Amino acid sequence: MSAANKKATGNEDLVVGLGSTGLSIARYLQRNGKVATFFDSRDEPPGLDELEEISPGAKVLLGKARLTKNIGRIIASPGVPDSQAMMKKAIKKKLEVVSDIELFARAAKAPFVAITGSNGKSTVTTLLYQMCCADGREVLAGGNLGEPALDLLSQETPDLYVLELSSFQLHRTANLPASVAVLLNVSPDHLDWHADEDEYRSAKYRVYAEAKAAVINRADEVAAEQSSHCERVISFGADAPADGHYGLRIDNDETFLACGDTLLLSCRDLAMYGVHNQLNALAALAAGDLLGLDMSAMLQVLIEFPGLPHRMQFVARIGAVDYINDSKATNVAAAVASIQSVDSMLVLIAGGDGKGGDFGDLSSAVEDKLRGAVLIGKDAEKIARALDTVMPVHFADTMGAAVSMAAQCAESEDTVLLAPACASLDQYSNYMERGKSFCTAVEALQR
Ligand code: UMA
Ligand code: ADP
Repeated sequence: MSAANKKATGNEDLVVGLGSTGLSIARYLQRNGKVATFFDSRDEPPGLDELEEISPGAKVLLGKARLTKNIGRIIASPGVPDSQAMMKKAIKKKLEVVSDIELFARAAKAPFVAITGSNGKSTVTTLLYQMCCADGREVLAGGNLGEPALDLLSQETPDLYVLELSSFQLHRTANLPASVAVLLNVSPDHLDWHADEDEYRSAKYRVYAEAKAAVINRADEVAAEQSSHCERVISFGADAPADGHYGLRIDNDETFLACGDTLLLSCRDLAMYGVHNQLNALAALAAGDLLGLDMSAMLQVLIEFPGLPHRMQFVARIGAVDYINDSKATNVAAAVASIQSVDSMLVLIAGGDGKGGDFGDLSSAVEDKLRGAVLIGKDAEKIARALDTVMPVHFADTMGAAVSMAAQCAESEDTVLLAPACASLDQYSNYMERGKSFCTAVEALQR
């Protein structure tokens, strides 16, 4: 039945956003025989045809539509902020606003792990997923990682779900009884979406609120407080760990992943690059420990997993210069971590949409390390103001031009690193497209 024909009752759902989350909500509601209205602030959202297939005749509101009286609850896509006009109207009317993750948590019939953090979420979610598989568990992974959480519920119920959660999703999730909650790190991000930094941080720490067990970063005192109610808490960090906790130990000048006094794996044998990935590996081991996974199976994953595409991905070595694609470094802390994980001098390609962030930390991290920077995108000038006192700065309109300039600037044994410290959406549809355009531009140098 078309929602348009339904009598106004004030108890219907309005699904806000017709992207991948909105469509997954449509499928979920359809499976459960529920009628909803759908809204997108664009006049012609690309999800319309797919929605018609999922929920034929469903009522759709577009553009500057009014909030109709039949609506009792909002199910909001993560990309849509509370400041969006329709969301403002709903909040003013005190309607319940939930995320797809709230619906997932209410409906899931198997335990789930919730993984969040400003950086490293996708890497740790993928590592833990692979560790569970290596241990022989039936496991499904999704959430912010790619496959929307509600779509996981249409598959056969596994032993465990592993979910990557964003601050946007957590902000609208009131009840999240995770078997294990993981918060990797918190640094400023998404300040164009959240009301302020406090709201962003609160969303991140909310991951622990109803969790049974927690993985915490030892450097984060707030995480220890927020998880103190959990039955079990395991910490990870770059320092030497106490018994039962995870960290780094140095033995004969060699750094090892360790649990308490036990050396588990030399960092040389870790397939991923950089200290930030050693921390990601430790967090995944801590979560796997809480789940009772076999240690040798987990270590084998760490030996083999090379990292996800667009994260410190080696692209080519041309004329004694390495080219590395870290397009997923979409905030300042991520870019700093990737810059610090390269030993040689660097030419940095950065820029894009800075999401209201501050680039001040970038200059202190890169001093003495950068040969120069080539800046692209909307916030290029803003980054230049932070960097041009510490190094030569150039501007480029396209990725092709940026890579050519970086190649000219680089000296023998340098690295050209794409670590934008910004979202890609001002110039690309996503960070993957940006990473691919970097790889294509590097390939063109070889011709
Ligand atoms: N929309 C509006 N009004 C707005 C903004 C958006 O109507 O003001 C509409 C858009 O027109 C569009 C829809 O909302 O039709 C898009 O929704 P969305 O932006 O929530 O995107 P989805 O396609 O649903 O993808 C989301 C996540 N995107 C964001 O959080 C921005 C995806 O994470 C996630 O993979 C997917 O759900 C499945 O869970 C991406 C992401 O960039 C990877 N995440 C951020 C990050 O990792 O930094 C948090
Ligand atoms: P997320 O899903 O949180 O964006 P990813 O695993 O996709 O995280 O990694 C994104 C980028 O963040 C990487 O390319 C790297 O630059 C940086 N990064 C990854 N792990 C960490 C970490 N533990 N600490 C700081 N930066 C990190």
